[in-house]
Amino acid sequence: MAGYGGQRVVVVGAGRTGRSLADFFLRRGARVILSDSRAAAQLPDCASLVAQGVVADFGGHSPHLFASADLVAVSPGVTLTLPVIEAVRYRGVPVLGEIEIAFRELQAPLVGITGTNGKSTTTCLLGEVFRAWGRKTFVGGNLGTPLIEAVEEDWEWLIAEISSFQLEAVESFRPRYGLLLNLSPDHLDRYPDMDAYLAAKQRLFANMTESDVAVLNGDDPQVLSLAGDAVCRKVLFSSSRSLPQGMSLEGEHLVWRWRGTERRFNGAELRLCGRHNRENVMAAMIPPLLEGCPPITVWSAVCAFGGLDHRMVRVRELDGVAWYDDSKATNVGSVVRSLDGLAAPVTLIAGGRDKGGDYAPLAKAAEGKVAHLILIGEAAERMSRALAGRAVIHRSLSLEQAVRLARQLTPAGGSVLLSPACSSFDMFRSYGERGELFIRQVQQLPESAEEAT
Ligand code: UMA
Ligand code: ADP
Repeated sequence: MAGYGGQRVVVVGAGRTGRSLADFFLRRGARVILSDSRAAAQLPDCASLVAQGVVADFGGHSPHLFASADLVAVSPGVTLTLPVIEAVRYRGVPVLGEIEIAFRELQAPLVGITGTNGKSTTTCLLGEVFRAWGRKTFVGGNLGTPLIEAVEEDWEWLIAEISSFQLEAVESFRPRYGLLLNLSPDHLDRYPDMDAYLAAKQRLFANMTESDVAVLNGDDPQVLSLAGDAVCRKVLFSSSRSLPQGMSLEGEHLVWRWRGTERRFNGAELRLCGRHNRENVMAAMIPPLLEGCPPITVWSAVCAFGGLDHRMVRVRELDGVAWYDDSKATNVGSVVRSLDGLAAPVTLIAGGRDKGGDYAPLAKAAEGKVAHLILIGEAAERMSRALAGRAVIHRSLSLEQAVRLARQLTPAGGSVLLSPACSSFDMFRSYGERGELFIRQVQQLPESAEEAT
């Protein structure tokens, strides 16, 4: 446990993480400066911290406050290339991310889940299993509850979703189990290129030793190559081939082979749908099985899990058309997987804030599957160019308009899928707000096509 008494700590970013960090340092006796580019009027949630003595540096990051810092603690949404941060690093002042600060305080073994897609689902699955096993388990991280909030209680297990942003500023962070689910282009609005994104993900393994285990997607060459140099043990899962050791999807069955034993689990019993979710389930089963959790407990818990909101949720069946909310699909890779699970014809509602990725894989996946593509938001122009000729392309000024148009365009037997491949921040506060609006609009659609026109 680190001592912070009397230290000057600058916490950068006053969102969910920054506020929890400020609270943590305050209770440890540090002199806390909370710095945010947004003006005080936009940060009402910080009032109680300021009342407790936190110095507010709002409306920009003041170089003189950073200049006297003993430690700078960064929120994940803050890039380390920010000039005030580069300046303090240059002077040798420690700049640490929230998960590093939290890790130094925590005693319980940690399962860290990263990858481009499936992190939240897998994190929750793991949480369900460890809790079903009767272990006092913290579940959080990028999922929503910052890891730093785990420090005030004693836990038996820590299950943390870990983003590439969070991994950028770690030094000693060391999960007992590090899960790398898959890799495809994402966050290219933050990283100069794919290599930089991969390098951040790779830091998951940096401090893992022979007594730790990397759980890896055996079908993803980039995952395997990224973990190639890691010294920890490696256990694979695969949805495309039988593994002599590890977890494989064989027909409908999930098959666990370990040290000469074999156990088969009937995938038809799972509530989660789709091959990508089979992959998430396989990854989530490995740590508890290796820890000695009874297989029946593991399996019952994963089977009971019905999935998270805004991930391929069937909202409604209306006049023979199935409507799906997949608002959390904020990159191309996740939309490709979602389309994979649907039959033609699909009306796809996509777009939002462009994250700088390549839409070519989406164009390929849309071919012959997506009949109509309805584009919203800032990315519409780029997406429309990338997908020209693959589907009939429409533009809508709002999500409401897109839903009404989808209703008119989609024949019985087809489906409408909101799966944006983009972040929501151009039109909404979050993917959750975007998904909720979609659900409301779909639920309000009148019963028959005649009424709608
Ligand atoms: N800010 C600055 N200066 C900057 C940039 C941002 O002051 O240069 C300020 C903003 O004005 C804002 C604050 O920083 O007030 C926001 O901080 P943040 O972006 O780190 O957001 P938090 O509210 O702390 O939420 C973060 C994660 N957000 C990001 O990584 C962008 C949340 O993940 C996470 O749930 C939460 O910590 C708890 O761990 C969200 C996310 O979108 C869901 N994550 C990405 C993803 O999943 O793809 C990685
Ligand atoms: P994350 O936390 O990594 O964003 P989620 O579990 O929230 O992952 O799922 C986000 C989106 O990615 C959903 O739209 C879902 O359909 C898709 N998805 C989930 N798991 C996978 C996976 N293993 N591979 C590819 N796509 C996935």
